[in-house]
Amino acid sequence: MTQPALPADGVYFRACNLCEAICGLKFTVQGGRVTDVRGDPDDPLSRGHICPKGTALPDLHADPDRLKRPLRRVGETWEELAWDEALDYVAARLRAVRDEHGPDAVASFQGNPSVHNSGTLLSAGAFLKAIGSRNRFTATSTDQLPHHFAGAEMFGHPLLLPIPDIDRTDFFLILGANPAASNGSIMTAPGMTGRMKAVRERGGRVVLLDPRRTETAAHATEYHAIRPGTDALLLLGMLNVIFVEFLERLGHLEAVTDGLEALRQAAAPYTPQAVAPVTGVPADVIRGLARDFAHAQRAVAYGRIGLSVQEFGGLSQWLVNALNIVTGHLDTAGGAMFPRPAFDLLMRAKAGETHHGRYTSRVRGLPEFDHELPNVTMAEEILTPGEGQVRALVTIAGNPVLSTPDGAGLDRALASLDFMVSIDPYLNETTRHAHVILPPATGLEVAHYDVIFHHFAVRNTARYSEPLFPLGEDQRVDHQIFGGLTERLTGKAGSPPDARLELGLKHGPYRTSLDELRRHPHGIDYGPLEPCLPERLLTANGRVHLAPAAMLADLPRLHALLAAPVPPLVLIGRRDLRSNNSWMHNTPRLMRGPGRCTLHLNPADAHGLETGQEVTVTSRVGTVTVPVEITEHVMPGVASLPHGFGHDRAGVRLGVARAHAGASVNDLTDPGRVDALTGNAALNGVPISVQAAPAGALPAD
Ligand SMILES: Nc1nc2c(c(=O)[nH]1)N[C@H]1C(S)=C(S)[C@@H](COP(=O)(O)OP(=O)(O)OC[C@H]3O[C@@H](n4cnc5c(=O)[nH]c(N)nc54)[C@H](O)[C@@H]3O)O[C@H]1N2
Ligand SMILES: Nc1nc2c(c(=O)[nH]1)N[C@H]1C(S)=C(S)[C@@H](COP(=O)(O)OP(=O)(O)OC[C@H]3O[C@@H](n4cnc5c(=O)[nH]c(N)nc54)[C@H](O)[C@@H]3O)O[C@H]1N2
Ligand code: SF4
Ligand SMILES: [Mo]
Repeated sequence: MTQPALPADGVYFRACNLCEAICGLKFTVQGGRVTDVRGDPDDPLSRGHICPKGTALPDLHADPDRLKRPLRRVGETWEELAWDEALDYVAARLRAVRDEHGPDAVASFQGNPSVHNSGTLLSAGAFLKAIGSRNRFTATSTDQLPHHFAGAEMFGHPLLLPIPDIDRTDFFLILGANPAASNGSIMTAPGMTGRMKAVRERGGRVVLLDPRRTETAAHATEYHAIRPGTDALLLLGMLNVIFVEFLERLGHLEAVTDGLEALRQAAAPYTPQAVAPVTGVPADVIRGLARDFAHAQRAVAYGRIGLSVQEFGGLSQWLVNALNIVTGHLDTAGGAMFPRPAFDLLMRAKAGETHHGRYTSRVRGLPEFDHELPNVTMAEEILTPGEGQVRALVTIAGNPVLSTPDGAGLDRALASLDFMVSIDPYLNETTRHAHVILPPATGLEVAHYDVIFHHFAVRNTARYSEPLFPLGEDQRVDHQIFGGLTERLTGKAGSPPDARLELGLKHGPYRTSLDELRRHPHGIDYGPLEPCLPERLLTANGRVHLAPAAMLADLPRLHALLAAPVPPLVLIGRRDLRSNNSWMHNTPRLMRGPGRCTLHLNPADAHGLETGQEVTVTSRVGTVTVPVEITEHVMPGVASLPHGFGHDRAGVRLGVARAHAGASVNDLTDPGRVDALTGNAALNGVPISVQAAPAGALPAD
């Protein structure tokens, strides 16, 4: 392999694509190495913010475990292949399965980094279309699917997600998000702790509802513990107060909103007294929050993954939007608003389209959403014989063995596939099952424009990043890989990502171009969010739907929760500032310090267990062994374990991660627990029991 040329000494600017904050960063290069990384103070969105992961970008680039050439599995070992040979082989194997068993026999799973990488995002679609399978899975159904469901039902499109106008609000109500650790999600707002401080400094309130007193609680003006999975009841309780006390005001949306009466009726049974015992939030707190939120001039409710990955995800996200609407806080400054990105994926969207329920999964009959099926069904679709059984799998930037419920079960199912290919730069817990791994160039080596996250940003800006490091002769970028496969399957490669970007930017709201973005390496500022309703709505009648029929029909399921028995102990997740789902545990500088894969347990649930002791945690699905930390920060009856660990599986080529292996929380989560409305996995609220581990117990594989 010839060594790639090195970047010349100097200062370079590019955005970090690791998380949704898309911070602008400043890289100093000396002698072909990055010698300094810091936040770019001139980025109009991130204004100098950086987190420890951004600092670790050069480590990812230099990671000796990162793959650069295709690998084919031969028994227990791997051999390198030339790119053309690898692409020929993969296309032939996929075609053979498709020809013999039909397109649905070839499934795909697209993981989180594929939306953080414009090359992948803009070129994987044509390849998946060429396969033509209904068995398309993504990380969305273990994440934000309920947001899209609510967006489609209420505003007419899955991407019409109202975003907190954090910089102008005086009342920020947060449910089930921990931006101090996650850096914000479905709210691209780099430097969230500073933005929350600014709310406090202008006399505003930051209110947090979470089963755990999180890092974000330290930046809030008040915190209330809430029992997992009960947010929809709490929100109905708030709406009940608003209607009973005649506090509703729709403002400029009054003339374009349907369903106010139906929502009023829906909320009628849920008085604060009725929901308080189940939610664990006192009735007077619910009443006070409802009144203050309704009276506040500028307020916004924001619910994130804690509300999505539970059994009532769809209802919860609906009710967060509904609360903003009935208090006049949608589409107004300081409320929840719709961004206007320079490359606007909604430009060509048609009003009145159907986005879900057009077909269902073969085995369990769970609904499709936006041409995806719920990923909780993957293992059963692989293991259940019959017409349409999945026999081949393509994974793209995903690690479902660690990221989806009953990962251990999926792990076993993957071993039974006729063929599997992974487009991924690492040999990890999932890709070890592949017959071929095709590793794309990534990170500092690729050009990037954030197609997705500008749609969710708290300010309208645009930024294009040039590659910092040149490619090695035998490396390939994603569109070369996807284009190469598509061409072999269809005879046509599809247009390169930059051509699509150029077109989108040219026809977008600011009529810009890649050249103009290149001339502004810190990004271009298009200003704060602006009201845009009803023009931006994509519902068939052009109106906001406050009480969609699908949501109302799901209410009886929620109602049953009022009388349901409460499990003695349930499990929720946890994120740490230095983590990024499953794939950044191979970076020494992020793994320093005490182990993070620990079970947090309230003293009331400790029953003699002590911090540091190994415990076995058991659910319906499996058992893991981890150290316990006894802490008041998690409420009684709730335990918390981070996701993304469990790196000690055989054959994983992640030297540093294996030394901090931990156990996978998704060996406990249950694919049988779903939000029946949306098909999203209910990762949180899993009933568990905890015992002292027998002496000498090893972490579960
Ligand atoms: N219990 C529990 N489970 C969860 C969650 C939780 O809170 N609790 N969170 C869920 C959420 S929100 C998400 S988004 C998912 C994430 O789950 P996934 O999307 O399945 O997995 P990641 O851990 O993000 O793994 C990303 C994979 O992409 C690869 N990769 C990195 N960069 C690139 C690139 O540029 N190109 C390509 N082709 N590959 C790349 C990495 O090597 C890795 O294999 O996990 C979900 N699982
Ligand atoms: N450092 C770091 N940053 C990340 C990631 C990472 O792995 N590490 N992952 C990225 C990804 S893919 C995503 S999707 C985002 C997610 O971003 P966030 O949504 O901010 O993610 P979390 O930190 O998991 O916060 C969810 C909170 O919900 C709480 N919770 C759990 N169950 C319930 C419930 O039933 N009700 C309520 N009200 N709260 C509940 C949890 O205790 C937790 O504090 O983060 C992104 N950023
Ligand atoms: S907050 Fe997110 S985008 Fe910003 S530096 Fe950290 S990982 Fe990168
Ligand atoms: Mo996510």
